[in-house]
Amino acid sequence: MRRLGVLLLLLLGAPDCFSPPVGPADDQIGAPPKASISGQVFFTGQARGEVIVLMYSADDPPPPFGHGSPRSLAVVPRTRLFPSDGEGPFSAPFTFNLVPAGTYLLSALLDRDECAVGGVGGCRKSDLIPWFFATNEPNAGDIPGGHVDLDSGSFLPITIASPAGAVSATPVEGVAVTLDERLAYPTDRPAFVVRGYSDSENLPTAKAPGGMALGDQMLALTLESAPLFSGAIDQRRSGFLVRYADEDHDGKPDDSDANGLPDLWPKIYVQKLAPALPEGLLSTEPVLLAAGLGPDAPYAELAGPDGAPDMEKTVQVQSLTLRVLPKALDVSNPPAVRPLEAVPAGRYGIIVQQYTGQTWRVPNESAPMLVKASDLGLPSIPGQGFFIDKR
Ligand SMILES: [Ca+2]
Ligand SMILES: [Ca+2]
Ligand SMILES: [Ca+2]
Repeated sequence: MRRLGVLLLLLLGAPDCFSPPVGPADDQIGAPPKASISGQVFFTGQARGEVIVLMYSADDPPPPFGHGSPRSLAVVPRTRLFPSDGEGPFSAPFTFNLVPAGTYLLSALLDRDECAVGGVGGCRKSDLIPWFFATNEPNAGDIPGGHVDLDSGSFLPITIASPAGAVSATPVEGVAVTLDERLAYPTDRPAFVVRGYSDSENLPTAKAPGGMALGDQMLALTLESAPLFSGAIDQRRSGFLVRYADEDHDGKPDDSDANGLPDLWPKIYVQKLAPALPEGLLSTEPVLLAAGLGPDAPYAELAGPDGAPDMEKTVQVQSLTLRVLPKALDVSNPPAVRPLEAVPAGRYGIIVQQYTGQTWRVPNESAPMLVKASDLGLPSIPGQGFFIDKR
């Protein structure tokens, strides 16, 4: 499933998410030549929903290959892609206009509309809203895709060429974007709350709500899977999918943090937040705290019949214990992560990334404090404003 990549992850170095992804701008004098990328979306299967095609710079690819955010998106409405019942095959056109000369990757998502195929009793419609962390990723049943090599699953780059001296660039036509129903996401995003934390009453008036204090000792936090279903946020089928991590593909569990414990999915990051309140709760800085799962993670359940690690096994659990150490890392240059002498004072949020690429983070836009302050239109959900506070 990961081979097709996953979408819209706004992880390390994510931009301020109050700002929508930057789309192609109007022509300007002196701007690079521009042209269109166009093609067809192809799908065969029973699912229905609108398809979102996302354009990334090849220099800044989406997860799992990088941490890029989309440069632009195109939406193919459900009624256009699916004019009839049955399994298809179906196809419909898409176009990105005014794309600057350069090399791009296209990923795609069928944002499933269960109600369109006779779903009853709380069926979920297409629900992805690209502008918010809390709504900008696929959930259960959504289907990934892209302009990919169908054998390897790798993205195929698309280049808008601009011959030397030319004032215009050459359009690229006939790009095939395919979606594969067999790769549908098995669960919702790993939405969670931290046990024992409440930010429902302590809303900011003159002062901000407090976080959970980090002192000189390790902090052990219980992350509890929290099915969320309120307003535009629908993560009713959440849960943590736990399995061994094998990023170097050697068939054995990794130990990238050299702590003697095999690394597991989900990956959990505790990242510094920008200082300003409340909008800084959504912006991150390149500082992480040393954090991870401990020996009480479900290792026993991930063993095969012979007791050895079963690399193919995935178990779903409802809670995980996250250990946060009073040690900070400068991650501004990812190839050379550098320990800091002291933990910088400020607020830190938690990002959980599942092996499917789906993430959840607190704080997010449903934090009561943000909802009250900024009227983003998302529901206020107690616990979603959690942060760790280092004084
Ligand atoms: Ca969806
Ligand atoms: Ca490995
Ligand atoms: Ca480890």
